[in-house]
Amino acid sequence: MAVAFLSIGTNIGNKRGNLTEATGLLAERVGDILALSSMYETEPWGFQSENSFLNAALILVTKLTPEELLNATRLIEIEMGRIEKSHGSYHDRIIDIDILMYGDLIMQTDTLTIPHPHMHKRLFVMQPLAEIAPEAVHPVLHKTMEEIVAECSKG
Ligand code: PH2
Ligand code: MG
Ligand code: MG
Repeated sequence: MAVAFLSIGTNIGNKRGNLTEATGLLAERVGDILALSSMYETEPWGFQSENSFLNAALILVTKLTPEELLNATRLIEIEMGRIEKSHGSYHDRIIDIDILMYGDLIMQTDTLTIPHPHMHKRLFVMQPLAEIAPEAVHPVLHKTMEEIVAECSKG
């Protein structure tokens, strides 16, 4: 069993409904949810869009390996109607589920980098995560989520 930290986000359709649906499917297929953050309305980061995001973070216990977890999250994205994965530039999306950390595992393959390589720079990821896991330590940066969110809030 491992503890997985995930980020979820949406900026089209019924956003609150999309996050709730994704959370329900993750609980069914991935494992028990230990914590779920509030939903945060955030401005699109890294691309232009009129549609603001709703972002949240969650912690689950799972029997799935990182690759199995990635496949499960991809399938949920597709089933919920996500059309294309971001390649190069970002797009509006019904749902995006990103693996942030998997226990204190550090890994890099062609398909998966854990911890998520950009998580510490993004307030829309760190704010919900720090709400539910302030004391969790980033295995590469050796800083707590609370420390990281304070740094990315500064700019
Ligand atoms: N996801 C992105 C790119 N930009 N901006 C916000 N506010 N929230 C997101 O979830 C988000 C983003 C790529 O996955
Ligand atoms: Mg993402
Ligand atoms: Mg993604």
